[in-house]
Amino acid sequence: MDARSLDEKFTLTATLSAEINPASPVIMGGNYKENIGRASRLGYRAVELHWANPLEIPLDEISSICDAYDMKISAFATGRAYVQEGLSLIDDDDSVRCAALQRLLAHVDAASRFHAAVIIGCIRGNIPAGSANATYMERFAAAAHTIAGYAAKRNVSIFLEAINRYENNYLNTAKETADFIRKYELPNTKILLDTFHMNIEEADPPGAVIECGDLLGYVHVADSTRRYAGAGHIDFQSIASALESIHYQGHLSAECLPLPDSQTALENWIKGIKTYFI
Ligand code: LER
Ligand code: MN
Repeated sequence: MDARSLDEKFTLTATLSAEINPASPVIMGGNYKENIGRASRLGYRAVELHWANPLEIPLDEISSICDAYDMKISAFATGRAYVQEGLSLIDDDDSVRCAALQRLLAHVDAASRFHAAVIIGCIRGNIPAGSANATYMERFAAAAHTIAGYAAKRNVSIFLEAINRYENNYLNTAKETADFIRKYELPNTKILLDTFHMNIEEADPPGAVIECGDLLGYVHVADSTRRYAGAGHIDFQSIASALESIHYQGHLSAECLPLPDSQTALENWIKGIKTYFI
């Protein structure tokens, strides 16, 4: 398969935040014109935004640069609201929980301007040690219902991400995430699979993709080292075949560390995708 048909099949996407941080899996930071232009020339067709607060994103600037390069905004990632500000959708403190919910709704409002999606990952928070899981799962389900319903009215899709146990202590696998969406009948909600988390949690990564089937909505691609595809030991060919078998044709997003530097990571991530996703 050539680069053109790869392009027809997937939307190759580059993650973007306000500044680059070698410890954070976002491939581009700041210098929006330079970064978005570079990503476009390399073959990326969309950007995924990583900000704690959507009101702090220079959206007019980013969207006009995207328009100039024929790039789309694919999704608003929301985990930084938890990591940087401690906002959790299941917090025992009502005011924290409420602030997390309001933050997610603000992300939906921002996404609706661009027909983009909103990702629910780390912001679902962690269940306190020794607590009954069911109480917190119910709490999260109620919040997820509210967010997904609000988003549906604004044509914004929600992607619920399966995240490894060291960052979130529930919904770690594709099956757990699929079962959760089905059990609580979450409207307008699909699964986000991240190959880095899958490498930690899934006994059978291609099987996990197939388990999602048409519930799979979005894919983050990083290697076992959380660097670009090819900088670790993940068997991407088997994951690519599984994606093909479920007819997945959505985003493949470079949510990986900007190492050894952003430019090299952008170039090598695309090379890895062209090598493995054929
Ligand atoms: C979010 O997409 C994610 O994968 C988290 O691990 C970010 O820390
Ligand atoms: Mn991810």
